[in-house]
Amino acid sequence: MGCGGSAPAEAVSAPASNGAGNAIKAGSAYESRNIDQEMERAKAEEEGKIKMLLLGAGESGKSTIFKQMRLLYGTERSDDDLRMYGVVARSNIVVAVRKLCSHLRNLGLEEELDRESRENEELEEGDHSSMTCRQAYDELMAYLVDNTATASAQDPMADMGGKKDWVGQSPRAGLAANNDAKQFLAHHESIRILWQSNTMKQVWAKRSAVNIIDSHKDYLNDISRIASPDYRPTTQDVLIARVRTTQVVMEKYRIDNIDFEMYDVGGQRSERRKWIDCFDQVTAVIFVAALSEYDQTLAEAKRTNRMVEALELFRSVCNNRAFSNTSIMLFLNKKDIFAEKILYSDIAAQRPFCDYAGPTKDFDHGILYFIQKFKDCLIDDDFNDSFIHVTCATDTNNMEFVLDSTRTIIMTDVRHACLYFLNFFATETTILISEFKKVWLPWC
Ligand SMILES: Nc1nc2c(ncn2[C@@H]2O[C@H](COP(=O)(O)OP(=O)(O)OP(=O)(O)O)[C@@H](O)[C@H]2O)c(=O)[nH]1
Ligand SMILES: [Mg+2]
Repeated sequence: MGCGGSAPAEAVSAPASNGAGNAIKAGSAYESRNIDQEMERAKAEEEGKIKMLLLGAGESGKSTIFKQMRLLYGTERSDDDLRMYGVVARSNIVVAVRKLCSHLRNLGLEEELDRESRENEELEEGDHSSMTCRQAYDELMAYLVDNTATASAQDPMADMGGKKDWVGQSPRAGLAANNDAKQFLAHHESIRILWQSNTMKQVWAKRSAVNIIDSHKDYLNDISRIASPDYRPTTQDVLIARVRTTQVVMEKYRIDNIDFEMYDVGGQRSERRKWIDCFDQVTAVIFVAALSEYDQTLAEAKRTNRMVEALELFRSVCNNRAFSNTSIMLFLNKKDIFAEKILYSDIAAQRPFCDYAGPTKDFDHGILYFIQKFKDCLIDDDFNDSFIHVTCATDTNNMEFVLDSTRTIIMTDVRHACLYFLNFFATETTILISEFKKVWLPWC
């Protein structure tokens, strides 16, 4: 199957084997019947299992939904896991700061930063703990962006008052992330000061051009906590941590006596050739697209609009023969960021969406417009609104509701598929799955 990866969230026992001590006697009819029965049972188990695939472009939120599944139905994370996410969180901050500082310079806002620093000093406002926002910026540019610093950075441990850092280093996070996490500890005070400046607020408002992960604002608002030696990532920190998926990962769950296999794949273009490895016997596909990315371009192809890419990908998934008998759910994700972004970034101002005729700054009209765009990708009209959810993958309450109703739809769909085939053989007409879909309530 080509699945790499993570430890299963819940240990689901493999079909019982004959056991090491039970050597099978050749020619024994009894043993042979046992094996047959065992194989039948394993086959029935395999057939009863629900296989769900998360598909979508990079950064749409697939792995975040995968994490929510574990949170809702799986086991708790180990300390080792949390340490890895601690390193990832710190390195995510450094990645964001590099982009923000470079963007500040490209936007020609350095003078603005100078002026803000002078004004703060004159008015005795701002954060006077150690440096001005301009000094903080210069330090970050020298150490994190341009690498022009000659003096070595302050020892990160000196700041911790001799206390051991709980997160420390995590080999699982990789070398680059560990190095960035170290940089974070050395420069967290400058990051905090620069982040609080008004100039940085202007840069943040123009972040679409440099693909910054919006949810990392929560990290930036909480620098001191994350820099503390006692820092232990919270559930929310884990949810917003960004690690690009580079292999197919599968986790198993047993929910209400039904076995689920959930697959997460990498969504960036270079990762998609691996998808085919898990296209066999899929019960349901959850296609994830980020609503908020209508004004952004791909990380891997700077000229391609992310929403256009998601629509094309959705079209090819829906019309793929491998999924002709598969339920496809559409999760229009990142509704929280969409709600915020719609207030200052006009949909119609984006070239691919210049046909948007609804009012500006209008969440509902914006969402209905994009739903229609996704529906337009389908060859036939066999896609009911109940299969579309507008989601916020970082919100556990929202995901609990969405994943629960998705599970119900899939399970009912499976039952009806069985019913259909039973009745087909009895030459009776029964409800078609496509018809059945139509009775579900609209999306929420
Ligand atoms: N605010 C907000 N952030 C989200 C939401 N969904 C995902 N994110 C964040 O977006 C970033 C990317 O999400 P991932 O789940 O890693 O995206 P992915 O689809 O797995 O990306 P690939 O692995 O590259 O395919 C993460 O930092 C998430 O925390 C959402 O609904 N709201
Ligand atoms: Mg991922």
